[in-house]
Amino acid sequence: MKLSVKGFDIHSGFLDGAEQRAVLVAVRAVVAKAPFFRPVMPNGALMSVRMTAAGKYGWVSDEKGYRYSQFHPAGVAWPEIPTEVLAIWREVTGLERQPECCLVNYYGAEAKMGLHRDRDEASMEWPVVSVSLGDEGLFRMGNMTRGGKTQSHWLRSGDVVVMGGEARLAYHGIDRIRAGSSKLLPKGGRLNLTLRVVE
Ligand code: MD3
Ligand code: FE
Repeated sequence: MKLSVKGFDIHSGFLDGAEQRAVLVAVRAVVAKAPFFRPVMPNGALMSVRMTAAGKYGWVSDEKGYRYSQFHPAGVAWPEIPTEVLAIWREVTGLERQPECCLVNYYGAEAKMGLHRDRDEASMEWPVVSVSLGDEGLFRMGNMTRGGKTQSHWLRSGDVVVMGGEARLAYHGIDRIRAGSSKLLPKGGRLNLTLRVVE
């Protein structure tokens, strides 16, 4: 574990190959019901990351801004969060409380996510759990306010990260992916699942 921000906990190689493939099968079923879309940022630009979600809430963005919604942009409810994914949350957090959102991000070779904070949830007391699948992604962690020193870490397929405490409110993003670094996804790219308590 290289990053030293309090509350940031990396479980490197948490999922073995068979477990990664099982989660992937479950994610594909989610994507079949709730296809990926590219959110439009409030400035009008399309995000490079493709997104969808499972659970009671998904995260959407349009001319009205960013928000959680009970509906996919096509107007349908989100599929349920796969049991394999809920099991990961339970194992790494030990919480009885279950997440209401499993955001699914897909990074193609050129995709990235700028530094931002996750603060659309009603309470910041709950951790966020992230599961990486496929190509490696260069994760960057900043501070509670914009600016200052940042720390970078390559997230690999099967890594699970828990952000709680101070880390929960820190700026973070994905600078780039390393295309072709994993054989998990036949078409390449990186999938990231983030589990959150929303209400
Ligand atoms: C640190 N996703 O969806 S996951 C996001 O890899 C997001 O797709 C990135 O940032 C991705 O909002 C990073 C790791 C992560 C997720 C949530 C956090 C790190 C976090 C919340 C607070 C601090
Ligand atoms: Fe985030």
